[in-house]
Amino acid sequence: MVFDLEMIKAVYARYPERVAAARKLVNKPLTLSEKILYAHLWDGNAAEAYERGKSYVDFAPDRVAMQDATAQMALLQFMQAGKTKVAVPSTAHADHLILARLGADKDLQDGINKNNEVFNFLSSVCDKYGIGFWKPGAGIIHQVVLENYAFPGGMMIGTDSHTVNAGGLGMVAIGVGGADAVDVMAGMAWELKFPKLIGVKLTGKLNGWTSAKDVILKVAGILTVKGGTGAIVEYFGEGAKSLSGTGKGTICNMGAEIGATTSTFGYDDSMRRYLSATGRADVVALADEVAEHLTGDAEVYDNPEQYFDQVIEINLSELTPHLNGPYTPDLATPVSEMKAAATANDWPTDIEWALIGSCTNSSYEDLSRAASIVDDAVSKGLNAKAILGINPGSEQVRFTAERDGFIDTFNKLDNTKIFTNACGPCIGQWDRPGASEEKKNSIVHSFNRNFKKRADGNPNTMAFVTSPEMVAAIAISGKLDFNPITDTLTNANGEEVSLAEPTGMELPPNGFAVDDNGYQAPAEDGSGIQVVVKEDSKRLQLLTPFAPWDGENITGAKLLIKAEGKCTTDHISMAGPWLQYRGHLDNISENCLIGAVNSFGGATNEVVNQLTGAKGAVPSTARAYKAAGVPSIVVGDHNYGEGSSREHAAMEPRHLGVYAVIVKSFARIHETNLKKQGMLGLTFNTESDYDLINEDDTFNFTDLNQFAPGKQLTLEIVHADGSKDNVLCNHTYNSGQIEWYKYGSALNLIKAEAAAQA
Ligand code: MIC
Ligand code: SF4
Repeated sequence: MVFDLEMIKAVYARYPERVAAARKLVNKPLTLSEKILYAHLWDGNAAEAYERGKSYVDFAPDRVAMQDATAQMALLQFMQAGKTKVAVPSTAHADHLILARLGADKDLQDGINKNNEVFNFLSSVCDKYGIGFWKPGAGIIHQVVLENYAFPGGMMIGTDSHTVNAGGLGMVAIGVGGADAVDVMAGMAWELKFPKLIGVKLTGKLNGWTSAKDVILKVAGILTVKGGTGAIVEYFGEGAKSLSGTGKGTICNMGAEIGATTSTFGYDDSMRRYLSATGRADVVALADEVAEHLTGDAEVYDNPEQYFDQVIEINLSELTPHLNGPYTPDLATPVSEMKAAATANDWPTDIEWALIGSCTNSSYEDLSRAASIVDDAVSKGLNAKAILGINPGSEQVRFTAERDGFIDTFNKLDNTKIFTNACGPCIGQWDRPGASEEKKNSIVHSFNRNFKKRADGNPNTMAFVTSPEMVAAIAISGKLDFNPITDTLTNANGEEVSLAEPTGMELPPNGFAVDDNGYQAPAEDGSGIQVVVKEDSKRLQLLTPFAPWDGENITGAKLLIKAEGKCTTDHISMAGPWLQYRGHLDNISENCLIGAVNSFGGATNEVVNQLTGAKGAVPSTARAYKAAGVPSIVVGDHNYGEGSSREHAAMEPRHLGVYAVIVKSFARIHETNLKKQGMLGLTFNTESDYDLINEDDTFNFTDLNQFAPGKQLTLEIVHADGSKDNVLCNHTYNSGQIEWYKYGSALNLIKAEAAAQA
């Protein structure tokens, strides 16, 4: 069955006219990204040419996806919006809450028992409001979206930063906070600053040990974790066409790791093959009718420098396998240089665990390539030195891989663990034996993120990101610095053998199969369905609206924390064990900023309460200020809020009485999340003003009462000795966003508007 075919038809029917209108105004050949953006304007045909990186534009996305860890908050907000049904096709996916421990079946059942209340809540909200629900075990959101919903030229948003994965099928798919999803599900426009465009020209063809993953590992090394900020990365060239659909998905997926708004590829044969193999020949037929609009114009790809803001060229024929890490996904080391790098940096080289999975690399092709390595190794008398853990991306992938013998192949190794079709270790849902001893060690995985503590909670675990086939090879060798291209291994008979290059299958030769894909369709009429949130629940809490702004300046604020260095959403609102509180704002606020490094003293989760002089945890100190009626602020470094889309990272400080977050620079999604939740998100006009801030300062916003688009705000810093500094802060609020601030949150504004209409 093809989901929402009528919607896709309608999108394609609009394409020719919309692209023609844009072409006239932009007045030059168009990139694919521009075509998709202009084809999805809220107001219909383009009336002006937008300025990249400047214009705020209202869009009309075609669909919304949410995963369980963010859907709870998104849907708790949606329940307040006063609507009876979602306005666009939407889905929720139960994938983040299942702990990897013993193996698939046992873990899934445990996960269901433990999270029953949340799953029931999601299932009933979805049923009520017309949202498709993918039950626990159905698979990871982005793999399920790619298999069922993504379509070339479409636009979607999702409450997860890796929503961008759907770019692999030629979408503009963007990760957002739950409040943005609420806008779209409530039938309103969705706003985005018109992105800049980075073109990546791929020439040549992958070969040997190199895979699609290495393209993005390389790009991350070039652009760094901030390099894609505010931009869509568009891949093109012969090399792009030679990549599989899911390989393109992998590349787009990790675009999140360079801060890119999204990444995409033009419609081509690999997409046709993937769509057909996943039962969507009807979509191919429709897309073919407008195929010229579903890729960039030839002139653009012939002279990319004239049309993109930045162009990168990568020759796939020369690309070699990479390992990125530890602690950051942009520290790229070619496999051939790993021996030297590991020695120089004192990275442990013994590997105990090697993990394949996550939305980045859990497709049929990924499993087939990794299985080919295992098959070859076993046939040469090798076994694995490390434990190989695998989370298939979806039940369809798992079922088909099992039918085709890959699961049996993996199980030929003594130490294989097949976990649930879910996020698992990728998001810290992993009961790794011994992790609490905090031993220094390295792991390798095919995931996308490798921030400190992410997979197993141990700050001394160094995680390296690589391709599934490299993970398999490293699992067998047990060595981080094993180079399968040049190194040999000693087998059970004492012979030196080398591993053969991976071979894989882009798609299952006998087609995909699945028994029960885990989908639950919503009720036709949900009006009678009751959504239950128990008063005394520890997991779910109905939301109390945030207070509106009183129109006054904020004065007498204290510093909650000045965070130093990397402060990702994992530092602001940790995942792992905290995922259980994602639907309960007060309870999850107990993790607020507990991972951030205090620039005074370098400790985590230890700050001084300026009212008492006592040291305490960040959340309790914030609560103490709030109880005393004293506003607080947070100060941060570069790319603050990098990583996830979780709006908890904005809602928690807001809930705890923080009024403003002032940083050197923000990650896009987090900045928007702050705005949506009625917070002040500001950047230092002069970066070094960060250094002026002392632990015991008091802060006054002296001209907030004149808050206006494009007008800087002044922060008066009163030092303990009475001396003062005035620093200028920049902001990117437009007039609509200032309204959110005035109302206390974007949701408050939606509610007020709905009430006015009623
Ligand atoms: C992640 O990979 O960090 C997550 C968990 O999928 C998040 C969403 C979340 O925090 O729930 C993301 O990337 O947006
Ligand atoms: Fe799940 Fe990991 Fe993908 Fe996030 S990055 S959606 S946690 S698999």
